[in-house]
Amino acid sequence: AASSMSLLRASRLPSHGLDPEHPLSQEIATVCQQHWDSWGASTEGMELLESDGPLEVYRSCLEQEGAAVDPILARHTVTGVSAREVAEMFWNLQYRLDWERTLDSAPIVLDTLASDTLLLQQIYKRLWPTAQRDSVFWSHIRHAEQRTMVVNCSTEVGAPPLASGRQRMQLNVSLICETELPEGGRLPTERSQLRCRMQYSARVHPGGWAPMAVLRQVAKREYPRFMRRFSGYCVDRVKHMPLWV
Ligand code: 6CM
Repeated sequence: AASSMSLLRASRLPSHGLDPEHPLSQEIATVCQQHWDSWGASTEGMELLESDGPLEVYRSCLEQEGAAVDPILARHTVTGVSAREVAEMFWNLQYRLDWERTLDSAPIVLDTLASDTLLLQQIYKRLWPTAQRDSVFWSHIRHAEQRTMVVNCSTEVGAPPLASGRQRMQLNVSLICETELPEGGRLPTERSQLRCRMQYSARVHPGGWAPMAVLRQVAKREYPRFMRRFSGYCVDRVKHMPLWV
């Protein structure tokens, strides 16, 4: 019985990931559940930063100890890609520098916690007139039924010390994607029959001092830009790839 139990556990690893004894295991489970349950969250009372067809980007102004941590919530729907494909391109580092423009260098893999969970360090472009930022976060992907989610969330577990002159941003980000199948729920044969609904949410604390007005201005410009660039990239990248629903 013992050996069949361990076999069962081993065979579950690729989708359930982390060893339950790992110090990050509980935190990842809790944070991911919160994001998973936020699908369809209300944007009431939030400021609409951008609205362009199916693309909507909202922000609420929130300050914590004098720093702007304005939560962002964005929605978009794109044709020709599945939830799995979009989430994979957000999570898998092989695609990161193709769409991510805020980075100064390629992400550093500090640890592979499981086949679906990485511990990463990212170093960002310096935003004048503030210090350069980095971030250390676990990045987890999970799939259930029509939905795939990626969560990127800062942690101190396994984080290297801060390089001098740098500050560390704290982020809590998720991208939840849902595949919209054609009428009747049949599996599509062509990409034109497939749509992906996306919900992106971000809460970023700048870490050290940064002028609020500059941050807010950059956020207002960069989040809509990210949503367009990233979703456009996904649609384009999968065009000649076999469908993965
Ligand atoms: O979620 C996004 N990217 C993920 C993978 O990199 C990850 C990163 C989140 C960091 C979000 C905060 C960026 C703020 C950087 C300010 C300094 C750079 C300014 C350079 C201007 C070109 O979850 C997409 C993040 C989209 C941010 C707009």
